[in-house]
Amino acid sequence: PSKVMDEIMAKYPTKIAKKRQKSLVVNDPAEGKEIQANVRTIPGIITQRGCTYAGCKGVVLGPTRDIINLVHGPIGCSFYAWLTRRNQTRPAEGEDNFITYSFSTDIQDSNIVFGGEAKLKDAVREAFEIFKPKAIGIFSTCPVGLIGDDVHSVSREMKEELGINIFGFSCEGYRGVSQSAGHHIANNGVFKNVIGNNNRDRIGKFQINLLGEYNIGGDAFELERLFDEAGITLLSTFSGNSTIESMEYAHTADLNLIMCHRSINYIAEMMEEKYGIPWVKVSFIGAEGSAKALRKVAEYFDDAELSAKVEEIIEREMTKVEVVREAVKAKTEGKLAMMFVGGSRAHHYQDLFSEIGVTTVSAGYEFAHRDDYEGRDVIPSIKIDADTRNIEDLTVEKDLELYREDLAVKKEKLLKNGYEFSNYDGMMPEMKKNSLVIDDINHWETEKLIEYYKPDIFCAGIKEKYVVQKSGVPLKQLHSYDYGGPYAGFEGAINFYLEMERMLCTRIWKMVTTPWKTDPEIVGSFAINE
Ligand code: CFM
Ligand code: HCA
Repeated sequence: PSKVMDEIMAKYPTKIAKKRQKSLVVNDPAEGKEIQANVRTIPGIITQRGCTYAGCKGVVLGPTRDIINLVHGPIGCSFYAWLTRRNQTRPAEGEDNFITYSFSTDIQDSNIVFGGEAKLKDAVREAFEIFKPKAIGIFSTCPVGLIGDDVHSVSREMKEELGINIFGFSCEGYRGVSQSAGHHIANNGVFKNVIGNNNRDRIGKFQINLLGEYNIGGDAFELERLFDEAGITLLSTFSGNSTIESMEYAHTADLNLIMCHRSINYIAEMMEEKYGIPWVKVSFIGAEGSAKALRKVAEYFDDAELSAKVEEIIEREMTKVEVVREAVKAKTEGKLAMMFVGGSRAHHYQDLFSEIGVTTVSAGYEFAHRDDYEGRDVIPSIKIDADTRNIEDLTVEKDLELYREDLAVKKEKLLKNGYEFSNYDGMMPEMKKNSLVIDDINHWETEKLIEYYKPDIFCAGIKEKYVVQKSGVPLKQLHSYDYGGPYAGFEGAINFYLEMERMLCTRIWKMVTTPWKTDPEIVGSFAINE
């Protein structure tokens, strides 16, 4: 891979090459290499990334069905984020579901000149009048930050006037270098304004929250099925298939599981500091990972009946998984995959691929931080630059009344037995030596790497999909799952194996001759109808 790296760099101006080089790493797990991540994209380069508003409004808050997410901004920011992420939800009869709506203040030039706060207040009142929601979240887009509308003071005023929970987010698109800043802003807002608002009594013997699972393609439904059967009470999922109420009592859980470390580790850390709830990193992507995660929960609660039930579920599900896995693996073994997605799936999906004998030759995140690549051990050595400093880090104190001393004692005991808490090893230690790891890959690099590796499948998002397919390689969207899913848990693994069998065993994309291959100039003529 060093050869292709040199070819890629040769095209860049020297200064750019010098910067970009630090984001491309030939992996060596034994050596533990450093990668540059969470820095600004170089202007002019076609990045895969999205913006801070996307990470806050779309990713973290978007999947909760009964908060009205009101976007303060021009209509495009709402329109292009409307129902594209495939975060599903299942409201009970008569329950609110606002996910199908798109709420926006639709600001105009005159609001930019004279200010948009009055329009925002009217929009909040109108939304309240029509829908009578339990809560309203207000999200700032770029122009709102530039003209200085204060969404927080409007939120306070409207909360007072309407008597429901209303909170604002300064998540202007430009506020950070990517979606990642928006995750942090959303975590802070949810922690300050929602978690802890409802101290309800226990409803189960084993109460957990699932953090960083957004129910894309129904993933959370599959996990709910497993927890339900095991007798584990899933109090709150942040935020797939969730309600605001479930988040309000999330602090009464005994354990937090983190699926997507990048987008939600902040809430996990703050909940531990304030309420004493420990967290563990899990991945339900892949059958092996799912079994491991369930066992991890059972081990935590240390209850014979729970452990037996979990083992029973794993055995039954794995029997079904194995039949499909073996059949698919016979056809897919030895194929090569590349994946460039978000801030956790580029890692998680490598497990699913390896279960059917597919090797990941190159992978990377769009916006993850060094800890997601190299492991949380490197956190103290991460340089805090101005862009990161721009995002507020909340100072959280122990809640003297609600802090769970019992859980702290439990944690101590388990730690002594080698149980691992609060850790994530990252993607690079688990990837093969000499695989190529790239942060914030761009189109030029994508094209060169496809030429070099000739992968059997490329996993990314909608912006990459058609370019990659036209180069003869099938592309699986690991964001929206195209039209598929769920891919989490055991049923999810089966779905994914079958989807990969279908995609890896077709030659259709290789037969595509794109016009520019034979005739790079598009020539046309006008036909005028008489
Ligand atoms: Fe976490 Fe996500 Fe991801 Fe993410 Fe995303 Fe997503 Fe993703 Mo798209 S929260 S980091 S900001 S797992 S929306 S559900 S698919 S880029 S890899
Ligand atoms: C986002 C959302 C996104 C985009 C996916 C894509 C998603 O980043 O704002 O580029 O195809 O998963 O919907 O990541």
